[in-house]
Amino acid sequence: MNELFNRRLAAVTAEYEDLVKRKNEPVLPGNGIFERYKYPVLTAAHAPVFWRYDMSPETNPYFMERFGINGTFNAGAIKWQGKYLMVVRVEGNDRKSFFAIAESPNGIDNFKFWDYPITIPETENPDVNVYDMRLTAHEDGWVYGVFCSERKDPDAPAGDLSSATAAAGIVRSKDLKSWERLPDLISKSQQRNVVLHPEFVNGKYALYTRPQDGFIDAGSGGGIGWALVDDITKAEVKEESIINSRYYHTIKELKNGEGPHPIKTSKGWLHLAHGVRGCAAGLRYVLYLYVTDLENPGKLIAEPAGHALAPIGDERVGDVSNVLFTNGWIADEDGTVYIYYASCDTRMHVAVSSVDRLLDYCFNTAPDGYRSATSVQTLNALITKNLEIMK
Ligand code: M1P
Repeated sequence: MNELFNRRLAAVTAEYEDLVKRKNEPVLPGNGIFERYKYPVLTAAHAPVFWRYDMSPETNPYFMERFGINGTFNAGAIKWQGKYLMVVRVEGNDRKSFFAIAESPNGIDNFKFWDYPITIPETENPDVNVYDMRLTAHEDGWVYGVFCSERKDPDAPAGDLSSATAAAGIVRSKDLKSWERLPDLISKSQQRNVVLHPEFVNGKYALYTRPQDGFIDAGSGGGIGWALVDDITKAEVKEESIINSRYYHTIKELKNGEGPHPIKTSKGWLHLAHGVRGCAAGLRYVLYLYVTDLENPGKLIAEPAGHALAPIGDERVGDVSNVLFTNGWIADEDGTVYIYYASCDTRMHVAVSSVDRLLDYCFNTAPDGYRSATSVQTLNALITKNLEIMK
């Protein structure tokens, strides 16, 4: 009998069981727009023990980790057969990401991974890294996953082992277990943060895009794009218009990207996105909302100034600090919205709101006036109104 093995197995298993059974609690009173939750909904420690350890005392007498998990983040989300599912970007200690599904009965806690990660078929030009899948249950009957496929830049000079290219990989499934790989999106530019709109538009598939000059820099890519595609099995961006622009001295001056696909509401398509600016600490990623026209999802009709969610407290620290990123949310039948967001390319959180509250936020929060003076005007109007009420 190997006492060390047994002791460690029991301790590691108990730690895992405690974690996946832990109840989550809202952090109140919050800001009225949404409620954050106390505990991250997924961390590297949520990876099943049987992923991380060889559970045989013969081949693993010290009960040591054989497959290290570095992070669980940037998850797509979908409600599926009454359960709340995230398709999580799981990153191993080897820096490679892959996708795995975690399931919860209520959307806020008790997320557990399915036994196996998703096996994504490769194309003739294999992906080196895959990440950040956006899920879309399309009206054509398939569930699509659009993700970033990263490969070494074939034009990188000798000795440059960092330059990469980003393209949109596309898979689809009917059961979320077996996935069909379609050809990567053809586009003149590199693409990341590509999202499939859930409905046909003028009889075509519609994509939110993010044209970018290089792997990191959006460069001349003006923001979140919109493109119609004839055939999703040979998807090609022929024409692309920018529907949500980057702008000087805003939270999205450097880059932005669509989050999950927008939610259809009576007042328009409700969008969640990330914006990036540079500062002395590096890049700062925050989340913001905007609304586009119901009939013309490419037409912006409301956008509050600034961020809705920015990293706070423990969310600020991780592998890539000062980052919130989102590519998944679930709108329930009763209008509750579960916003799944990652902090610092490390872990997943949830914030809960409702369609009504998020629309109220979008339509009744002042837009950016782009100058300090306009911000003061907005604040003065609120103060004057409130002082009158408080008399
Ligand atoms: O590290 C922060 C994020 O950086 C990228 O996002 P973007 O393309 O907008 O710069 C992505 O690699 C994303 O996965 C990552 O979270």
